[in-house]
Amino acid sequence: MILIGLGANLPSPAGPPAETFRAALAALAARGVRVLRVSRAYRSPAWPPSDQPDYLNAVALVETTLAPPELLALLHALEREFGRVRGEPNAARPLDLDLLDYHGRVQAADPVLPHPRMGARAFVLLPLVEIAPHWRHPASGDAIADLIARLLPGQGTRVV
Ligand code: PH2
Ligand code: MG
Ligand code: MG
Repeated sequence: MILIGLGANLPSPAGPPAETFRAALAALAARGVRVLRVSRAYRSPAWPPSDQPDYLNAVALVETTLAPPELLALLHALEREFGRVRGEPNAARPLDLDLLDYHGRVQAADPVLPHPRMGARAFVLLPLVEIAPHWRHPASGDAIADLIARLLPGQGTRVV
């Protein structure tokens, strides 16, 4: 399965984060990426803690014949179309599209798979378990339920 993480904590030309997610998923579909399932949206404080606005996050299960580098290039192009300007790491952004998992591939570059920090992030794992309850971390083999049970408390992730 191919999994994409959506995140936003600033408005985009499409509107507030929830509208941005709808428009970004439609834009993915318009470019030939089949969107099979989408989680509910979750709100959480920015991590690491800062004075940024809260994030909205969701996870989508998609299907595409694009290889990981092409898919990532498409995700980056969409981020730019929705107003993202790359700056500091962890800067507030109108749209973040992360390639979380590509058919269980484990690789160190071009791009790094699975997404390096996904196994410890409530704002990735809680939406993900909704749409892929049997998912296992491709590198560690851990079941998603075990990763969720081990999450550090205090990430404050809740369904909107
Ligand atoms: N993304 C980041 C940094 N921090 N915090 C939350 N709550 N949600 C995110 O998607 C997020 C973040 C960098 O991609
Ligand atoms: Mg990103
Ligand atoms: Mg991210």
